[in-house]
Amino acid sequence: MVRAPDFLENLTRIFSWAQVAAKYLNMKRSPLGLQGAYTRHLNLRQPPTPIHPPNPNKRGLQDLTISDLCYYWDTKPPTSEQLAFADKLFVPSRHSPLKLWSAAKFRTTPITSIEPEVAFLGRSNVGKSSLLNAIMGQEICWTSSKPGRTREMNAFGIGGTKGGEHKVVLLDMPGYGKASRAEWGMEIMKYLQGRKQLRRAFILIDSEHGIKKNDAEILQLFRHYAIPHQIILSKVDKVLAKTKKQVKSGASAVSVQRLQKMLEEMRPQVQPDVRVSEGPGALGELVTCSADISIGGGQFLGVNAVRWAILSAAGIDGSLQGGQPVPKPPVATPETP
Ligand SMILES: Nc1nc2c(ncn2[C@@H]2O[C@H](COP(=O)(O)OP(=O)(O)O)[C@@H](O)[C@H]2O)c(=O)[nH]1
Ligand SMILES: [Mg+2]
Repeated sequence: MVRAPDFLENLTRIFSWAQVAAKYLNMKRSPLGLQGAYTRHLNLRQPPTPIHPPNPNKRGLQDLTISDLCYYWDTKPPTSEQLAFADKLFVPSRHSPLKLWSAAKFRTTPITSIEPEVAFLGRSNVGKSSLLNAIMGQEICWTSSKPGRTREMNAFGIGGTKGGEHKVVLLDMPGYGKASRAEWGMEIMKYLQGRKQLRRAFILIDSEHGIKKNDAEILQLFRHYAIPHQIILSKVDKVLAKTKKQVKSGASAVSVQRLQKMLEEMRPQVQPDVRVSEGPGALGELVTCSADISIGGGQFLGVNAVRWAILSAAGIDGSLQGGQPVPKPPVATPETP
């Protein structure tokens, strides 16, 4: 009779033999033959060689700086502390972001709210809703590849606490151009001109296509009615590289230079000479971003600069006062003799 330990030993041998046989058969079937398969087997133990070795002429997207992606001529570029402050304020929590209201007509917008508002405008499909999702760190706005799907003004509160008011309210607006309707334009203009809570309107321009005729007309309207506005260039991934795969492997110095040149050329279009223009132009800063390119840590390319621009517009500056108004020093009363 076979003793139990011997039985186990045999069983192990049989199984290891079967494994070796299977491996041998695989080697024979391998197009590389026995020798090649053996080498491949050894290679599996080596660290895998990268399929795409890092390109020395490219920089990782997470290494692109504010001055690579943006152009500030009237304002100071945010410091890394200010960018970190902005990112922190937008971290999702139980009370932020919060969908506050939707309104198809200006007269149905809530009038009693006191929080500062910023509105996102642009042609249909320019990437407004996608950018707002990237800013808020949550898929809260409806995005679509079909134009004209956002039909109402949708308001989202940021930085709120339980029972407390929000620090800033972001508005996703219906787009203009393809599949838009004249009545939406009327309501949006009423909002832009009449809304006391509005601090700044952000106009998105598709960086692949630049300023189109209807963008230029909108910019002219903003100047005419002196509505504070700023330009954001969306879909910058398309300027940095031809395909998504290429842009994910980094940005070349040439593509960054191309972007900078484009921003410089756009400056007189968004801020024409005051002597010839019909009113005040856009704020002197151009920020670019991509809601399609994640750079790790839940961040999207250039979105931190957009967050900072929102907070600056709302007067939340990240100083020691935590965005609250700086208390005025007591007024010295003249001493009576
Ligand atoms: N390549 C690229 N595509 C984007 C980006 N942002 C949005 N899109 C695409 O553009 C289309 C329209 O986006 P959406 O946010 O709905 O635009 P909206 O109409 O302006 O709100 C969708 O198919 C998005 O996936 C971006 O940064 N890069
Ligand atoms: Mg939309």
